Amino acid sequence: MTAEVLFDAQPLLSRLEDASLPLCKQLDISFKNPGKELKFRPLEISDYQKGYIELLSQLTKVGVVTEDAFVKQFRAMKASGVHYVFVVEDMDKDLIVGNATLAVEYKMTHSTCLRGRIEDVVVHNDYRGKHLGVLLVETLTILGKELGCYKISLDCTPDMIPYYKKFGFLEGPQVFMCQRFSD
Ligand code: 16G
Repeated sequence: MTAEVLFDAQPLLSRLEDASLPLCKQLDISFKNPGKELKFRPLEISDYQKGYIELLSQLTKVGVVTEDAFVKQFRAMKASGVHYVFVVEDMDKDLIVGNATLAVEYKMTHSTCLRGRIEDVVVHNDYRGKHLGVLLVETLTILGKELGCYKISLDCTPDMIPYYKKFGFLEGPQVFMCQRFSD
């Protein structure tokens, strides 16, 4: 049985050349070769069973996510066509060990444009030091550029600023403001 995927990654990833991913190249890691027993791929509906929610809980509060709720949200993301959620799976353990999302927004400004956001970057605590964060962030950033985004942004805590600067992110003249309506 083939797994239900969020989107078809092949035509997207085939647009990326090694030369456009300098940090990955330097670290000898790529979406084709993410590491021993590891696979870089789009989110699949069966990832709920592979520790996906537990992984996200290492980034932030996830609350209660039943499988039904996961499937409903997966289908909504799929229908939107603008959520590129990539994961890294440990094929040996059937475990999702890395995640990042490129979300693309359509705007009327800049002669009608696309704007990207990198969201929910998380690498499993037991898989640190394998450069999976670099793989996810650099690949999704360059993918956003290839898709035609005029800019890509992300939110992060102040301690993560030096990390994201490595990929070319800068603290802009604008600040991030936020109003929370629920926890
Ligand atoms: C980080 C994430 C952001 C996520 C937030 C969760 C990156 C680059 N940034 O800022 O995407 O939404 O954490 O915080 O991955 P919250 O659950 O408190 O909103």
